[in-house]
Order: sequence, then C-alpha cells, then structure tokens
Amino acid sequence: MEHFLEFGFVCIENCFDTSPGSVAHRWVEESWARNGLDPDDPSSWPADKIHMPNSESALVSEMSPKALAAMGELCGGQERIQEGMRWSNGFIANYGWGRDEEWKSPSVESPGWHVDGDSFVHFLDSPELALLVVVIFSEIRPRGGGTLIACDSPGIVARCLAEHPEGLEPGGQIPVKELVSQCRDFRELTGKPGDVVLLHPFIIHASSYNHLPVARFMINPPPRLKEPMRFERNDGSAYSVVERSILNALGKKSYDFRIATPRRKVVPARIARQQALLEQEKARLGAG
Ligand SMILES: O=C(O)CCC(=O)C(=O)O
Ligand SMILES: [Fe+2]
Repeated sequence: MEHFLEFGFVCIENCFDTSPGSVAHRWVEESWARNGLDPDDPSSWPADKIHMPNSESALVSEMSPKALAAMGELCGGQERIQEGMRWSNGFIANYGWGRDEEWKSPSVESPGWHVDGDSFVHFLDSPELALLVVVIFSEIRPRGGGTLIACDSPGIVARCLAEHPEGLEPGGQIPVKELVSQCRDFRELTGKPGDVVLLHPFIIHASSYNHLPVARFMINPPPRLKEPMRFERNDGSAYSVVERSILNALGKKSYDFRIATPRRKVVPARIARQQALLEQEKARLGAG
C-alpha cells in the first residue's frame, strides 16, 4: 500500500477468473454481438469507444474476494464499504478511439482529463466514491487505450477540495484544467485480464487513444463508503490509507473538515445516453 500512497494507484494482479467458461470471459465474448461488431475484423471497428450499458452483473464478493479485500485495506476495512457491490458487463470498450490521430505521450495537453463522480457534489470527505477502480477484462499494452493517469494529482485535488467546504459540482466547478497543469507524473495504465487497479478517488485521469488492433475492455464500478471520510479520529478508530493520503497532502496530522452545504446529487447526461444504447441493443439482438 506504500505504492498507493506514493503514486495514487496500486495494481492487484489475478483478481478474477477470465478463462473460457468464466462469467468475465462470456461477458467479453457477448459484447461483440451486443455492439454489432466482428471480433476478427479490426478494420471494421469504430475509431471510438463505447460506454456500454449494464445488462448483467455479479456480486464482487463472489467474483473477486481478492479485489474486495484490497479495497478494504485502502478504505480502513471492508466494513466501511457499502455492501452488495456488483461488477457488470457495462464495458467501456475502446475499439480504436483516436486511431487516426498522432500518438503523443500523456501530458497536460492530452484530451479529456477529469475526476470521476458525475452524480454528486464533491467534498473533501465525500462517501460516494471510495476509490476509482479499473477492472481489466482484456490485455492492455502501451498505446492500447489504457487509461491515462496523473499520479501526482490526488494531493492537488485534495488541497482544492479542502478550500471548498461549500462543495464543487462535477464538470463545471472542479477546475480540472488548472489542477492538471500542476501535475508532472503522467502514465498510461497497462495490465492483463483479471487485473484490478485501485486508484485514489481524487485521481485525475483520461481515456487514451488506442493505436493497437486490440479492443480494450474495462469497467469503472465505484465502491461507496457507508459514512463520509473522517480527518479527525479522536475515538481511537484508524485512519484509512485514503484518509491518510489526504492528510499527508494537506500537511496535517488531523483536520477539522466540515461541509458548508448539504450533500446533494446531480443527474448526469450519461444516464439518458445509456438508456438509448440499451434500447438499440435490444432492437439489434431481437432482430438477429
Ligand atoms: O476509457 C478510459 O480509459 C477511462 C474512462 C473514464 O475515465 C470514464 O469513463 O470516466
Ligand atoms: Fe473517469
């Protein structure tokens, strides 16, 4: 977990079964027909990514106790994470997004930097996103569409949120462009099917161009905390690794943080988009 504190992420290998006959393997196989694509003809794939809707899911406690245990280690114990977490076949499938653009190493200029959590107003202690999780279903090699991350962003975002106890709305109010311009350590996530990458909930990240004829399948299912994070624990309970990383970024041993407006949800445009895709899938499979 030292790696997580230093770089904002840790890769846990071989977290779930992806061999033929497994649920994960079947979800990937089925995704081709769901999207109306031929797995054997990369030239026919869209130069794009598709955020697929969910049509099937499984309990993480059954699919990957190993990943769940690792999430618990970072969040101060599995008992602090909301139960019943599920993983699904709602892949973010990158078939070749940016295939026709020039490849550039990840940098401040890379397009699409953001923090996750488009459905709630963000506070330093928000419980809605305990970690950013990247569950990998296909081999991801360099330049193969692996998520870009700014490893030094969590502390920068933490200091920004500490200055805004009134909360910041996703999209508009979080000054991602300005924050990412302070970052220096940009990387591309690579991995193998069955790997799970656990990242800091504040990490600034982006999709990357896929210049390989290999489709990239992953999901980003958000674990949720039962209670907001705490930066003053006077009752003898332990700070989680994530809480400690935030305190480190603020240069504090403890921090009296209080939200200044009530927590609230926002409705993301993504929901309507995915509903439309689900209708299209149904029509396509019904017709086939
Ligand atoms: O496509 C990726 O690698 C990242 C996608 C992502 O960050 C998102 O959908 O929020
Ligand atoms: Fe994201």
